[in-house]
Amino acid sequence: MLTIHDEEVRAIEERAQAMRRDLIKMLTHAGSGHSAGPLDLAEIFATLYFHVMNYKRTMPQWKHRDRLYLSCGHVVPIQYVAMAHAGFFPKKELMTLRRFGTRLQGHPEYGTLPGLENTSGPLGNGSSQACGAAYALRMNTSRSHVYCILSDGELEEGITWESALFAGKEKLHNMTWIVDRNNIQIDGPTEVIMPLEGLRAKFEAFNFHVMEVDGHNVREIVDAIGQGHAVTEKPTVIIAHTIPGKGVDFMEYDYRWHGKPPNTQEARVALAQLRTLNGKIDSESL
Ligand SMILES: Cc1ncc(C[n+]2csc(CCOP(=O)(O)OP(=O)(O)O)c2C)c(N)n1
Ligand SMILES: [Mg+2]
Repeated sequence: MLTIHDEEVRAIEERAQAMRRDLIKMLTHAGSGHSAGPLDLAEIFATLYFHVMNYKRTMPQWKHRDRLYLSCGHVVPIQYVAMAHAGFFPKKELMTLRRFGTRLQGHPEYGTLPGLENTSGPLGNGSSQACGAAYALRMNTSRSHVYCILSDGELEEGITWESALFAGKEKLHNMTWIVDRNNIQIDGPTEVIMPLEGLRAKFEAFNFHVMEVDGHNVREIVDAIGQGHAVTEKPTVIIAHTIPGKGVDFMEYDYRWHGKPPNTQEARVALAQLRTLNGKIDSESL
């Protein structure tokens, strides 16, 4: 059973906000990259890395670790930030995002950075990779859990539903998908480009155990993941309702921030808004 105390919730909220600040700095420094999705996934990544997942940062290949598969590879900057905060590599390396030859490319590449489980970028593929891992781990009677982060836009990829067919058929109860339901994709709102609703009923029809949470509410995320662990006959999907660009008012709900970084002036405004929870402004320079 997964539980969490109020102080731990507070610490993860603070962590998520600090992660957003680092994200803004690295995107601005890189001069390219995605803002909206990574900002809205801060609580989810902070909760996974700082409360839920079992791993050893000094032994990234530890056999009994939980696995995190990132399917929507373009949001990887927030995963890099979470990993740096968790001690997988020095925080100063975050500023090498998207530089030629570095370990922090714009989309994750397996084998370059210890702790990354998969290569992604072509949308949809991570869900099938996660299914393969969950299937293999179960064959080995492993107790490790597989998490997969998907975006809502990538649910338009056929491969996602092929993976879902397989997961439902094989009753992969050792796997939890978390869908970033932020309602935007690259060039507009999902419900205009390619409607996904009723999403819950679709996943239920594929034999998933479905839950919906506020993706910025740490306690709801933890409770849903814990409930998913207790399900024995189905894979779990958590539809996490999020606000794209969360925390920066001129980015929130605006799909045009899908794949654009802030410039220096915009970053200053963003950092002033992304205060610590007790109201302090981050004085670190860009
Ligand atoms: C197979 C494939 N088709 C197209 C793209 C280009 N692409 C990258 S992100 C994206 C938008 C997908 O929507 P979503 O992931 O929900 O965007 P976000 O919420 O992060 O803004 C697209 C079309 C891709 N990476 N892979
Ligand atoms: Mg989206």
